[in-house]
Amino acid sequence: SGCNSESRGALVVLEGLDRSGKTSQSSRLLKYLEGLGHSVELWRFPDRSTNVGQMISSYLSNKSQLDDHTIHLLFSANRWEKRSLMETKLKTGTTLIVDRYSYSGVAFSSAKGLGDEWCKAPEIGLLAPDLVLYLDIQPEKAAERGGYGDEKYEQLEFQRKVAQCYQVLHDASWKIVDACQPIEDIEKQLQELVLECIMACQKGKPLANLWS
Ligand code: FDM
Repeated sequence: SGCNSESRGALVVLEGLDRSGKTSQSSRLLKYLEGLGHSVELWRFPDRSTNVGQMISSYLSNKSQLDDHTIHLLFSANRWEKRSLMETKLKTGTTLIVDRYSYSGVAFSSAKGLGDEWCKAPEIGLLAPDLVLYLDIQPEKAAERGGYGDEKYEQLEFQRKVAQCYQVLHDASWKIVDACQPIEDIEKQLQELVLECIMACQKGKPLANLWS
């Protein structure tokens, strides 16, 4: 089936505003790929299970205050603490579906006014995704979906700024998917894009580092 143990897995990232559907589409992708017999795992950032992740979680739920630069570096550290495991998984043939990554890191912090280049710097050397699936939705539409909780960034005005900041981050690895389509249509498009990407990785597409 082409799933031999010699070939590496793909690093697939889902990005988008809150309520764009990333989380439900990530789990649909996981089930789909598992069903095809692929070795695949679903990851998410922030990974709240680590010590750093708990500091982030407490900040997001307004239980602690941190300077904008400090929280930015914690989000980055939270990816760095998973980097070597990520590389091992990929090299041993496991595909990773990752719900948010460095692009969230840069978009959310630059939306607060931190400089783009400063925000990108601590991400240099993390693994570069093979594919970034951006679930595109207007902030107003996302807000209408409801379910904004009490977390720090879940406010329309801020999400508008984040949407603008995401726009300057697009590169060749990005595919923009209209997140206002029916769920099943989005699901189909994501499946095709991911299979294509997994195939390219199996055929020897090299792993790279950010930002490339
Ligand atoms: N977020 C997420 C950041 O600000 N920087 C990051 O590096 C990452 C990964 O944290 F509002 C923000 C985005 C979101 C919040 O994410 C928590 P989830 O997906 O709701 O857990």
